[in-house]
Amino acid sequence: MINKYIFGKPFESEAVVDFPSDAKVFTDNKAIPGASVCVSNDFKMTIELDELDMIFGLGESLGGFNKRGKVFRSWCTDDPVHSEEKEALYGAHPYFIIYSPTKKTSSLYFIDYPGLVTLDMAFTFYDKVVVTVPNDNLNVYYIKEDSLLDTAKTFRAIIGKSFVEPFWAMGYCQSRWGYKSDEDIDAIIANHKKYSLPLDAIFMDIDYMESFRNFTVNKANFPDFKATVSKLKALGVHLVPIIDAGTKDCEEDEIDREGISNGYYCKTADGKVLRAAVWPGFAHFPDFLQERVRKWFGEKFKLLQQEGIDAFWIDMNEPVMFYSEEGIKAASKKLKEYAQLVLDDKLASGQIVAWQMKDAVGCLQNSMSDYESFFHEVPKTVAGALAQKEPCFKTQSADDVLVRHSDIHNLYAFNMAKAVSQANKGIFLLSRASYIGSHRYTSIWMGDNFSWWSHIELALHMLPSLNMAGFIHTGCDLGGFGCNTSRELLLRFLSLGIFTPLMRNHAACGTRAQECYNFEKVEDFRALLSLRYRLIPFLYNEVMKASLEGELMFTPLAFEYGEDEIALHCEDQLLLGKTVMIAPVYTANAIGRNVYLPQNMLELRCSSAQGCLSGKPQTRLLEKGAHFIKCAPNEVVFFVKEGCAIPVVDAALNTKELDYSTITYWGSENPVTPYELKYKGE
Ligand code: MIG
Repeated sequence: MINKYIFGKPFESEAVVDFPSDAKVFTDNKAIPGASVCVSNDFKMTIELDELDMIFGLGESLGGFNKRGKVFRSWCTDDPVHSEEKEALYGAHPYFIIYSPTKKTSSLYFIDYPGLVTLDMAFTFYDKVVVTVPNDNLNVYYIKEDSLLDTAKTFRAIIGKSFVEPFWAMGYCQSRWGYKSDEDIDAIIANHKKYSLPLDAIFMDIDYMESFRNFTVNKANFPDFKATVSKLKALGVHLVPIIDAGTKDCEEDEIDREGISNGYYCKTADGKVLRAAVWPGFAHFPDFLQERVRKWFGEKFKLLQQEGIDAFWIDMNEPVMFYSEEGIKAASKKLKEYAQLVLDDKLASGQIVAWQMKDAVGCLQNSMSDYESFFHEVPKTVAGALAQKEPCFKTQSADDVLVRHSDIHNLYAFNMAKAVSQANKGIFLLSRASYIGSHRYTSIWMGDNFSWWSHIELALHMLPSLNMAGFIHTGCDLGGFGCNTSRELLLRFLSLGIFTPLMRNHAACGTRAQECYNFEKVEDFRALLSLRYRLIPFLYNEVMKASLEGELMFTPLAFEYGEDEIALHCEDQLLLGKTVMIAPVYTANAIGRNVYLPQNMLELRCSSAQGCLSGKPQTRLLEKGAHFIKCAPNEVVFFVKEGCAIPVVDAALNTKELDYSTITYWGSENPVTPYELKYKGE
């Protein structure tokens, strides 16, 4: 069952694209099942929970599989410190499923509002979900099916099919903020060759550009970029350059001047082009909500495609603003005032002013007043009641109206990805920020995690909630982005990464070198990466089924073994498709971990000697129940359901070399249901 509840005149976000014609639509009707709704300039929905009710969903967010007991904000945010108490990450995915284990009911709520939505998941009141929106124009979707899985699948059905990455995107990707020249790229290639480490892509972070200007390549560091790209392509390695949302404010930059003269950029209330700083210093922000701007910006990617590039990642598209002109002026005024107070000795406590001074600078980035200060030009038919009643400047088209950025913040990255994807069919695309529906245009990664043990578990937690929102091709920065990784931590990160569609090692500048070949016993890394390639036909098939047929690739055990109380509450294992279960190690110095088997399963133990590079893993049947499973950092242990088997091919150093004619099966000797390999990569 799907119901849609329209309140006021919502902005048409395009999150939902396949709403069934026979589903029910209610207008200004507050009778959403299970909820009590209050509308008066703003919107408030309260849902009473039973003691044992569980909450799944919320896409890219912190917390466990079960989100009960936390507050979340749907608001695309660049906050690189993903500590437990944070409420918002880069993606804004305001949907959740309430599951009652006693009544066996699953109810999904999707609050389709492109500005701020606060989702208090039984935090303030232990038995209440409270959703608040500071506006009364929005759509709420309510879905109820017989099971958790069916409820999630119906949601997937209305938000459309997922963007499909090229096959090579299943290969190992090496990235680091700091690669800046031919020499850097050559060194990665040479080391991967030297140690027989597979490789399919190298990501180029902002340092490949000329003064951080989009669509430029630094000539001194890449004298013949076209030759670089084609040399790598011959080796089967794709270069993936980054493009940021903000475009450098620069007289000599033709693209920027084009943007100015055609009125492609967001403007502030005085009708002037918004200036705010990101990596290149002051930058302008394309108004991706306009179709003509999407076209213009999307076409610019062809400049790099002419050099042979066929893959991009787009970043800073929340959008991040380090500071605006207004912001920096106000902050420096405040700092002067505080400093004067200190110098005049007018303070009781020195500490307080130190904090205030820090705050005055700290709150410059991603400030709400900056987001409130600029506007988008949007068709009247789309804007609904979010249109400015008294426009502060004239729109360029008479059919358009002005909409304040803060009211539609979460659609900025959505429309940037749409721009790139629609103008460049068949490319690889990875975005940082997203909204519901972005999965039709792009893959996403999980943003700037840390080299923390808990961030292996966090990535595990996000996989199913992202899958429910249509993001199948995803993964975290393996090894951790911020701070220094250790050999053991990287091995354990990679052991999860073997199973995530995006397998990318990425690190921030200034951190310890994190490429596999920088650590002792490189052969252990070789074993793990090789195992990944052996599993690619299986993984790719699962990715395609999930992307095109609306299946989930990863599900918590609760989705399949809800009758089993232990499985229902299992927070650190995942089912992968209908055959496999993974249980990665995510603690330091561990010799293994406790694993709960919700049914009889085969344990597949892969090591350099058995399975990773060639041959079969050590395999044994384990009975339903709790087990301590030993697993050294250079081993990968995973589980196949009794009676099932999965396809595996010979190891390869590149996806181009994967040979489907070498398929063998791991798992049960005589599977009850043979594995169907429906989608083969090429
Ligand atoms: O402000 O381009 O998430 O992957 O390495 C940081 C530099 C900007 C954030 C991305 C990260 C990337 C980094 N970027």
